[in-house]
Amino acid sequence: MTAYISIGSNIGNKEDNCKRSIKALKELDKVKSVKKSFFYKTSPVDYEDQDWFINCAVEVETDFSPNELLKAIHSIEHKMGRKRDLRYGPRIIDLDIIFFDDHIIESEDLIVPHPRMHERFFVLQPLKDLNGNFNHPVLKKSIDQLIENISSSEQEIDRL
Ligand code: PH2
Ligand code: MG
Ligand code: MG
Repeated sequence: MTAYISIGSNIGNKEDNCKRSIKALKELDKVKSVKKSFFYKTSPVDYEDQDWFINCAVEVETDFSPNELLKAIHSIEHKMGRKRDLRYGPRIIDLDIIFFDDHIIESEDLIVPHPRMHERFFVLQPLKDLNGNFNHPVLKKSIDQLIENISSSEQEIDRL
């Protein structure tokens, strides 16, 4: 299966935190390959009174089920020192499953595709680096088309 994971950090050495989380993903036995996007410096959205973020995304080939992947991601976040934190607030590392193949999942712990991804330029641009043709299974639009539909003007993102 191919999964897309969005990665973000806005505490400490943000770029290094993102890189360490990618290394940890590569070390998982049921993760077969990891391709990474460019890295971006992005302005905070939803809760704006916090430091800027580094964001990127990865495409992983995996034998994990969606729930196993979620558990593995939570374990990486925990090992990297993530605390229970404010919703949308500052975090040392955040790994969000955006897509899991073309699966549509709406369980209590996991909603895929990620419900706010299509409004977030800091999620869409790294996904475009990986695969602009990927089709959103609910909205039935490609990443490239979703980017055309949002006004990027208020969301600053700069490639590192
Ligand atoms: N994550 C959030 C809330 N706001 N803003 C940016 N720029 N990047 C993020 O990763 C981010 C955010 C909650 O997870
Ligand atoms: Mg998030
Ligand atoms: Mg998260």
